[in-house]
Formats: sequence, C-alpha cells, structure tokens
Amino acid sequence: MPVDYSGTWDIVSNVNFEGYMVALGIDFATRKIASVLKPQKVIEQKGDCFTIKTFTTFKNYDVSFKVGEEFKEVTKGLDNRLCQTVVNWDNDKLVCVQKGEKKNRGWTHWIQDGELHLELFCGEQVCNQVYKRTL
Ligand code: ECB
Repeated sequence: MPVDYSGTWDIVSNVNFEGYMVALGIDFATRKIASVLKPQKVIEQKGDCFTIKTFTTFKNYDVSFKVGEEFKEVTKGLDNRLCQTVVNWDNDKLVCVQKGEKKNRGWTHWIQDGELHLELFCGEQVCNQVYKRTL
C-alpha cells in the first residue's frame, strides 16, 4: 500500500517555529501572534496530486501541486515571497524545495507511527512539527 497523507491533522508539537519565522524575516509582532497558533492541516491526495491546506485562527494558507512538477508559489500572507517550488518523493517522504530569495528553503513531510511529521527549514533554521489525525 502506498502512503496516503489524506486527512485532517491537528498539531501536537512545534519546535523552533520562532527560529524559522526569524529566518523568513517575519516581524516581532506577527511572530508573537503566530507562536501561539495551533495549525490544522487538511490534506487531499489523489495519486501524485496534492492539496495541503493549513488553517489557523489568524491566517490560512493553501498550496496545490503535482509531485515532480515545478510551479511558482507565492507565500501569500506568510512572508509573501515568490518561490520556484517542486515537491518530490523520497521513498514515502514528500520533499519540497522552495527556490528563491531565501537559501536552503523547503519542507519535508513523512508519516511515522500514524503521526504526520513536518520539518520546515530556511537557511540554518529547522522547525519540527508533529500532527495527529483528528478523532
Ligand atoms: C497558515 C499558518 C499561518 C501561521 C503563521 C502566520 C504568520 C507568520 C508568517 C510566516 C511564517 C512562515 C510560515 C508559516 C507556517 C506555516 C504555514 C505553512 C507551512 C508550510 O509550508 O506548509 C507546507 C507543508 O505542509 C504546505 O504549505
């Protein structure tokens, strides 16, 4: 059975989101608000086609892509940058590279013990988030 990321996922841990936001140049006031948010991910996966929606009480962010197909991503409402983005499979991991003004920017998703993991990175900073399926 291939991995299926589809579902609704609630955050249970979030390590160094602050460092990741600093690396993206997010201002102090926005970081203070963002640091207490509890994001929920709603993922739709149909083969290699994905929609990942991130919901919070402050802002929402959506991205849709096909694995292996480069696209232009504007991180609207986040740091508002234009990236040339591509997501590839690394075995069952989803590996995203966001090429643009910020070096070494991207994220990786994987599922381990039924939990959804997300590593967000920018420059030298790495943020690690874990999500559980909603009951
Ligand atoms: C939608 C969540 C917004 C919470 C933070 C609001 C303001 C802070 C501004 C910028 C911080 C940088 C990123 C926000 C963190 C999470 C949003 C999406 C992270 C992401 O890239 O998720 C990927 C992988 O699941 C799909 O977009």
